[in-house]
Amino acid sequence: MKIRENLFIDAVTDKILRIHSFDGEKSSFAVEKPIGTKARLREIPGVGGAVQALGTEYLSIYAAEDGTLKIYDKRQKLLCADYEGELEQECHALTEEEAEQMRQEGHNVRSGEEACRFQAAKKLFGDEVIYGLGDKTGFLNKKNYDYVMWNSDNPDPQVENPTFRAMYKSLPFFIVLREETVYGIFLDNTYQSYFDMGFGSSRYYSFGAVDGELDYYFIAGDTVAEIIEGYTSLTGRAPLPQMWTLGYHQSRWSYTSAEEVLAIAKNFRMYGIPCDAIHLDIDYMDHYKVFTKNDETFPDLEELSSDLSKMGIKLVTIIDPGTKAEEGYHMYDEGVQNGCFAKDSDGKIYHNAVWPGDSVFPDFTSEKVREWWGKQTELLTKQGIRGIWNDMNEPASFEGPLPNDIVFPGDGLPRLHKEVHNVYGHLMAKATYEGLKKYDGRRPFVITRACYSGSQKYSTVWTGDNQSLWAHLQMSIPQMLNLGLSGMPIVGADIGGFGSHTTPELLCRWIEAACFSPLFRNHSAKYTRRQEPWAFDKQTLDINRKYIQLRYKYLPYLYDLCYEETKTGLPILRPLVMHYQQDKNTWECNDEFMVGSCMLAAPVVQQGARERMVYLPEGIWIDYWTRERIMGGCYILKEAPLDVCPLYIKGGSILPAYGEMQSVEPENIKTLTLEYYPETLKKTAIFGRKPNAQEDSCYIHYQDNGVDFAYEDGEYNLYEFMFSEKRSNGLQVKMLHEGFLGKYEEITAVIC
Ligand code: MIG
Repeated sequence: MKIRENLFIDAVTDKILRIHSFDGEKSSFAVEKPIGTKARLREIPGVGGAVQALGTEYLSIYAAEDGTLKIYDKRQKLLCADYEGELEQECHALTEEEAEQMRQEGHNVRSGEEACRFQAAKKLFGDEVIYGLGDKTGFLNKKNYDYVMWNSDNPDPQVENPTFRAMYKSLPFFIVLREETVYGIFLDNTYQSYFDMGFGSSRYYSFGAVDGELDYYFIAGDTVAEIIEGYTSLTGRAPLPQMWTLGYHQSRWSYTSAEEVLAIAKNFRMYGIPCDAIHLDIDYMDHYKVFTKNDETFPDLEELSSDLSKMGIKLVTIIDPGTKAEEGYHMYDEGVQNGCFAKDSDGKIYHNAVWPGDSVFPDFTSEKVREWWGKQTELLTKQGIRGIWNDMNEPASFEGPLPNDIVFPGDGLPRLHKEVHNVYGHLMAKATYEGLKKYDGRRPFVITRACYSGSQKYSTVWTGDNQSLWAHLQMSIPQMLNLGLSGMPIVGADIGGFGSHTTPELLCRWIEAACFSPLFRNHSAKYTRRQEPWAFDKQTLDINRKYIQLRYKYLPYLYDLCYEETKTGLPILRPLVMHYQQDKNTWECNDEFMVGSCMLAAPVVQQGARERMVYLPEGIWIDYWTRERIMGGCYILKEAPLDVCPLYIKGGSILPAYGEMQSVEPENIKTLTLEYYPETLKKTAIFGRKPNAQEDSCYIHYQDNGVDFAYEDGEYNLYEFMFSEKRSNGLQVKMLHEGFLGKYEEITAVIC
């Protein structure tokens, strides 16, 4: 609906508005399914000053003469108001001369940023916290910082903003929470965009982009969770992963020969440490040529994968976009022949340098190119490769950044680099996903470094090149949580740290903190100290084994959370605020998180610490290690020797668990254990007030073959488990759906 010149509002649903500057349709890289409009905007009685008043069942929108908007919810609570004053000048602006002088000493001084083509500014009330924005460094709360969406490979040690305003990913979505209101905004614009969350002024926050159109979604709801559901209803949800991908992955830049890979695999088995995958970094290739292998160091990949698979271990290979410009190399020849590469403004194929040296860049905006690229995955899967890890797809380049005017020809719809940059990784992940799906048939396992909103449909992500620093262990928690709040549920950070040298203690605390991160991979850089679980002493080995085993024990819980995510978009790792929004103590909790709704982890992330403060929200919590019942709503001091990661189970929870295993073989899983954590145990002392009598506990469990898409045809089982203290007849099992033949032969219950 037209509000004024260059301002249109559509109601996508009663709670989701699309606010845009163009008339008619516009395609999106993120919102791929036609969204239509399920709700109607109707005129409502106006209020003072508003020239137009519109409403849905849930929202009222008042537009003033100058086009500023105020949005209220159905309780007539003001959710969001355009800022009405003049925007302030950046107070820290330097003259070019001053800036140059500071740069001489090596200071990172901002200047020369392209002005925004449009900007929207919203009033800050002062009491809000802001979440989301993807993988940005720093803390959960993004307020008071400013960010740039421009996918960047910056190998410097990541520090909190303002030095690191751009990261690898562009997820231009954020959530604004206040005491009684919450909403989200998704700016669907792929050009370089800016998010000033109260950095330039405490009176407003603003967002804008250097080009393209104003096009954002306003998402309302009652809870943070509902906002994420809304956002992922637009941009999509991560499909179910293969179950083994939730196991432990070992990586290094690089394992450089088949023998070395086999030796690593054998060590896992010798030390009795579960492991499902080993990753091959760039050195497995022939001169870094993608979709080739080094015939000397990896003479027979097929044999290697088959030897590994006897040990239950799968191979994942890295694939970068930069394609070596070398005649006689099939990717280059075919690509040149079929016009698959980006061009410079004169129409010649554009060259830059990456690992293979002189390189060219596939045009993933073209469906034809994506199909071609996807087909190449068959070269790998035929040799037994089970997953593809996409790196350097910001795209990174060694000879300066790709100029803005590089042309991606598309399929007759050419676009400039400045529009494509932030979706380059997204489209590469899509090509990889679709290729694997078509040519392998199993649920594709893709990891990508760069992405855009909607990439969750195609790929998992990791947080890129962190370092073996305690600060990076600490930061990995809010980073992963904000990714989850931005619709990206299957995330991980390099365990032990990628760059720089880890220590035994850091590795121990990292494996503890990462124990439940959906992507569970230890990875390290060349020239850094080795950091496989056995790289240090026996204690470090034992702690690694203990937490990797704990991970495998709760695989069915993680898998259930993945299933839940496909229905709701809710992440696996959740900030406490997602379940305890009324409790302000949770709003900026950066060093604890929930795993689903039943488990709270409070890892130790300080060097030398052997105890820590833990905040437990209201309710009864059961200390996982001691089974002590603790009344929440307070901070407690928890002793945490090096081998203890404080973990708490919400009273009344039911958790599904598997028995010990060395790797995930769904077909061999015949029994399921249900752990029931009643709020009271007769003989256990309760600290604090005695809780009310327990309600029935209920848990929904999902089961399928863990591998392919048969579940889409109904081949899955859905169980409902119930425990009742009052009726004291123990466990009840109800089948909500029965379609998978591999039903458990035995389900045992334990009271914890
Ligand atoms: O510029 O492939 O983030 O995980 O090991 C380094 C080598 C390129 C960056 C990735 C890292 C990977 C490394 N890559």
